[in-house]
Amino acid sequence: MKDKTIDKEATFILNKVSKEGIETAWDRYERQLPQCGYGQLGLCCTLCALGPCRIDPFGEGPSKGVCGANSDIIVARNLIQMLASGAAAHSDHGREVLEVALSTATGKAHGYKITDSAKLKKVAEEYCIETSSKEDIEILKELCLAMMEEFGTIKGNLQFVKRAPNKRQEIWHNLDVIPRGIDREIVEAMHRVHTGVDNHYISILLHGIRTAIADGWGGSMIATEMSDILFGTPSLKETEVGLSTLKEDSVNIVLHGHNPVLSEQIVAAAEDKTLLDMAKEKGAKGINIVGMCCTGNEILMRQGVPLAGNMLNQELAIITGAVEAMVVDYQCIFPAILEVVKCFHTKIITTSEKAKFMGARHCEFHPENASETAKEIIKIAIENYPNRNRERVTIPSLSSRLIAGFSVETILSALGGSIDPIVDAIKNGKIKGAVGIVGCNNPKIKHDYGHVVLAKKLIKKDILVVVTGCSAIACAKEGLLMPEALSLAGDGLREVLGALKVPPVLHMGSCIDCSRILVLLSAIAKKIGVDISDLPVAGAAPEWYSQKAISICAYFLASGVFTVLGITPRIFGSKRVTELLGDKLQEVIKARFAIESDPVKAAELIIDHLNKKRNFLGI
Ligand code: MSK
Repeated sequence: MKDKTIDKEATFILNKVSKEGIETAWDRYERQLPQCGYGQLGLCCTLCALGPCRIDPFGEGPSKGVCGANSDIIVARNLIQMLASGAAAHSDHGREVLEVALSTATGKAHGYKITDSAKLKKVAEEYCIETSSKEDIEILKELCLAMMEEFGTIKGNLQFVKRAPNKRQEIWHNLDVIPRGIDREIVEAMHRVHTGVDNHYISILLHGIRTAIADGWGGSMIATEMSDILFGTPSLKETEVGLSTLKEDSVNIVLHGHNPVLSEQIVAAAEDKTLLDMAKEKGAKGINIVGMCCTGNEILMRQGVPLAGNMLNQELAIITGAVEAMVVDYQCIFPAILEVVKCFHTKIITTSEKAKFMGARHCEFHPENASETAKEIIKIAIENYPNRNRERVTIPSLSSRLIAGFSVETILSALGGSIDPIVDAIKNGKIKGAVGIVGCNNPKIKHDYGHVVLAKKLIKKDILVVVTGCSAIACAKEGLLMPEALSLAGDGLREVLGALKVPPVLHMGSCIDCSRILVLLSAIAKKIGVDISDLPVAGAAPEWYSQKAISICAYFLASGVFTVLGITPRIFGSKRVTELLGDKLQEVIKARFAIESDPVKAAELIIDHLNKKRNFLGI
C-alpha cells in the first residue's frame, strides 16, 4: 500500500480493501493504463460529429481533423473547455450562495442569518451601496442583486477586479482580458470552442485567461465573501483530521462536496434534542458530523467540524463500515461511491438538483426549507444506524490535530491588525516568501505525498505556506497545521510564526477560497508598491485533477503568480500552445507555469523563483 498513499489511516483501510476485494480509484486507475497517448497530448478532438479526430504527434499520420483544425486549435480548444467547466463549477456555486442570501434578505428562507455584519457593510461599500442609513437586511438584498448582476452582461465589468494592484489591472486592460460578466465569459468560451468559431489558438487562450479571471476575481470571490457574510468569516478552530474522526458508538454522517448552504444546516440540526434522543433510542451515543473534501473545509473553517479526509479518502470512509450516511452536494464526488456502498449499509444522499446519482436517495435542497431537509437527512442516518454490521467496522486510530480558520481577516488580526509584520519579515529575510499549495489528489501521484513533501521542503527554507482544498487536508493529516510543526521550519519562519503561535502552514479554506490567496497577495503587493508578479511568491498544485484546478492555475498565472503543476496538463501536442503558455505568457502576463511531478524538484524550482524575485526587489 505504501506506493499508493502516505496517509497512515488510508493505508490501514486499503489493507482491508485488498483482503475483501473492494475496488477503489487506485484499482480503476491501474486498469486504465496505458492511458490514451493522444488524449494526454490534447490531440484528440471529440467536439463534433465529424470526429472523433486525432492528430499524429509524430507527423506520419493526419495533421488535421476533418474540419481542418490543426494541433494548435485542437489543443487550445480542449484546454479552454476544461477551464470553462471549472470556472462554471466555482461560479455556479457562488450563484447558489447568492440565491440563499437573497432568499434570506427577502424573507423566503428562515434558517439563515447575517453572521458577519461588518463584512456585509465593507463589501457593500465596495459596490458603492450606501450603508449608514440602512438595516443590514436591506443592505444584504442590495448587495445580492448587485453581485447577481456580475454574472450577466448588464454591468460590463467585475467589481472585485478592482481589488487587484493597479499594475495588474493595467496588464489585464492592455490585454483586453478584464471579464465583462462571469456567465458571459464562460458561455463565450463554450461558443468559441464550437466547431468553426475561434480558430486562432492565441485568441482562444486569451479568452481562457479572461474566463479564469472571471472565476478567481469573480465567481469564486463572490462565493467566499457571501459565505462569510452568511455563515461567518473563519476564525481559528482546532480539531481533528483523519478517518478516525468517525466514531464507533455514534451515528456517523459524512458531508462531502463543496457548498456550505445545506451542510451548515445539517451541522446545526445535529444539536437538535429530538434528533439526539432518537439517536440514543437507536443505541447510539450521539450524532457525529464529519467533513470530506471542500464541504468539509467549509464547515471546518467556520464551525470547527472535524475532517474525515480529502478526495482519495471518500471511498475509504465508506469502507470503514461505520458511515450511516454520506451526504453530497456537488463536485469531486466519485460515482464509484454508489458501487462501494453495495458492500456496506451506508446511504448516499444527494441534495442538489444538478448532481444526481443512480441508486442514491435524493433529498433536494431548497433555501426555503433547508432546516427541515437537514433534519430529514439526519433522521435517515439515525434510522440506518441499527443496520451497521459491527463485525465489519474498521476505524483506524491515528488521527492528527489541526488548526484552521486562516481567513485574510484572521491572518491580519494575528499580525496585530496590519500586514506590516509579514511585509517586514519578507523584507528582512526572516520569511523568504510565500507559496500557495492548492488542489486535489490524483492516483497518478502517491496520495498526499506531493502536497506534504513540497510543504515540508518550503517551510524548512523559511517560506510561509498557505493551503486550500485537498492540499490543506493532506498537510493537516501530516500534522503541519499545528504550531508544533514549526520544529520543521527554518529559523526565521519559526521565530516570526512562533511569536504569533501559529503553524507554518496556514489553512485558508476550500477551493473557492483560493480567492482569499488573491486578496492576501494584493494586500502585500499594494503595501510594497509593486505588482503581484514582483513578489517572492508562487503557487503549486502537486496532485491536481479537476477542471476547477485548471481554472485556478490559470487565474493564479493571470494574477502574476508563478505556478508549478505536479500533473502534466494536456497541452504538449501543440508546440505553439506550449510555448505561449511558457515563455510568451511570461512576456505579457509576467508569470509562467512549470511542470514537475517530483515535489523535491518542484521545491527547488520555487525557491529559485523566489530568490530571483527577492533579488529583483533588492531584498
Ligand atoms: S475538493 S477540486 S479534489 S481540491 Fe475542492 Fe479537493 Fe480538488 Fe475537489
